[in-house]
Amino acid sequence: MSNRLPILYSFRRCPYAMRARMAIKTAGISVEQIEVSLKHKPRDLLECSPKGTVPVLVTLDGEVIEQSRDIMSWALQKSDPGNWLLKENDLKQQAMTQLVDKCDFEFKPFLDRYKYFDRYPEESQEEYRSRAENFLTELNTALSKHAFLIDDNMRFADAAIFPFIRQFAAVDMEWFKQSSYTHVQRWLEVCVGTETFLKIMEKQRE
Ligand SMILES: N[C@@H](CCC(=O)N[C@@H](CS)C(=O)NCC(=O)O)C(=O)O
Repeated sequence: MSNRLPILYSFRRCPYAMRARMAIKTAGISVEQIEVSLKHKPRDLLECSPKGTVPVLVTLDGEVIEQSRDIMSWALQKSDPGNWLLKENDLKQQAMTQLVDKCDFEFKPFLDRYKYFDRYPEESQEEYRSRAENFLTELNTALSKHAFLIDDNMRFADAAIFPFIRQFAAVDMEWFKQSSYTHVQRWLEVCVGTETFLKIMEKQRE
């Protein structure tokens, strides 16, 4: 019998990798995690995924999954004990997809500009933050209605989004804490305090 495991190429501070690892952990799937340096990407990684971003998962069948959301879905299709995929609810699934799309394609570019404002001198850091805040406002409204983004339980959307809000908060924690996004603050604290998140972060220090 083979002892091989799927391989996950990861990078410890990467929010995309965190969301993938959250789903893999919650599904109870064991993987061989290879921590990569983004400056010196291993040849194995570039051979199977020339685009050179992480996370990348190589399954036991040799399938290469190159997008963090697809890795989450792959893991949760195998086992979804907390019903993160909301399989029986098409409407909520659509809401999740829309929210994660907004995170990845609208919020994330402004998060990068807010965090690395010196690389984007066209606008001020405050301007980038205020554009990113559109997404926080939307999350705050959703979180004023239920404990998590879609309902009262952690779902795919929460796990996919909170690592980015964590990164946003960390740019200027003082500002974030005094901001009016009180529901987002509470939700973020809950997400980073989950056993799943604590476990994946703990593992990184091994
Ligand atoms: N759309 C990809 C984005 C992944 C991504 O951009 N990862 C960053 C690290 S957080 C990366 O690998 N960047 C490549 C580099 O910096 O060379 C996904 O969802 O997995």
